[in-house]
Amino acid sequence: MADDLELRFERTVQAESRIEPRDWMPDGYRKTLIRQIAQHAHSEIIGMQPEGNWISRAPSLRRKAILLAKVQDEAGHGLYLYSATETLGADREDLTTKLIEGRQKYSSIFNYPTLTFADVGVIGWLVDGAAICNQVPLCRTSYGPYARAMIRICKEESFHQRQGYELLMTMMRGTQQQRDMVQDSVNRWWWPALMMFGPPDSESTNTEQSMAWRIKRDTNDELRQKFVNMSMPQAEALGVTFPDPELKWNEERGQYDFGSPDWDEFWQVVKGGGVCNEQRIAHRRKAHEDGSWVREAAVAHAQKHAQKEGAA
Ligand code: BYC
Repeated sequence: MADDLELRFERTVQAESRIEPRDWMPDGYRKTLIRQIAQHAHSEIIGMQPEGNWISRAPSLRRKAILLAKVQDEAGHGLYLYSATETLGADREDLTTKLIEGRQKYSSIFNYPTLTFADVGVIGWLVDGAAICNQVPLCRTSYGPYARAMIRICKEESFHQRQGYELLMTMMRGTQQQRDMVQDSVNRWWWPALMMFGPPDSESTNTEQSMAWRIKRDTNDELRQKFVNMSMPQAEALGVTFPDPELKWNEERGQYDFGSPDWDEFWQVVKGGGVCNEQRIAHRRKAHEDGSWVREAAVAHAQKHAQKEGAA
């Protein structure tokens, strides 16, 4: 019986069909999905903070409206993803507790500070750009609810990337001071953006199994290379450079060669030692505590209705 279930699972995955919540799945598959989707959801929610930092200081009403809408989209992405974990039997309250107690990860990228308004544009261009590169293949991930959430998320991320690029184009047509701000921001975000794809394949503990289960469709290094190839022409069109002396076209490979990110810095940030880790978690914890009255009111409301229905 167990063999039959496992065989059916393997066949479904190999046939590029989707595993659905009601289907049998190996424990490791369920655990891996909850880990990855929860981290993804946490990243969307924590990711609201760096850009949220600029909403009250956006330079025009138009920029403020755009930024507000983008940050709201990230909240929506977090909610779809938490819902996807619930289809696997996870409890959202438990995931939030794990995040604010530092027991579950979120993307390293959100532990860097947003120092100028150019960072809003560069996050849209490079951070959302890296996210798209990583997430478009996840629309074909083997778990149905995750794949379907990704389709909508990717559509919204494309807008996010374009708004960032459009903001940077506007700044590059402005004063020398604005152009310098953009270049400075690109210099600070380039390497952290490359780190978003995760450690090199040789150090990636989860890739092999996640690829076999078709949760991941490409390895970390494959996606990083794709992102570099995609970003170079965009940087040239914009008139900025990336802070990597090893970055150059390799005719033979038909790809760009590029340098290695500082992996010590990456692990330090992942383990909680980045510039903003403490601040991000403290802010999230406070928001969760401040919202406790909403949760209590919702429970009280549900109980009142249940009692009324019971009485009727
Ligand atoms: N940061 O075996 P590996 C967004 C961890 S938000 C922190 O390669 P895996 C946006 C990894 O978890 C987009 N930790 O892992 C929002 C693992 O530790 P555990 C976020 C990282 O899972 C707002 C260990 O390192 N996107 O777009 O096979 C505004 C070994 O790594 C990172 C997603 O979450 C990292 N960068 O591959 C703007 C996409 N990298 O768990 C934009 C979905 C690795 O074993 N996630 N680690 O303790 C994925 O595609 C994969 O989980 C990753 C990592 C490619 C990120």
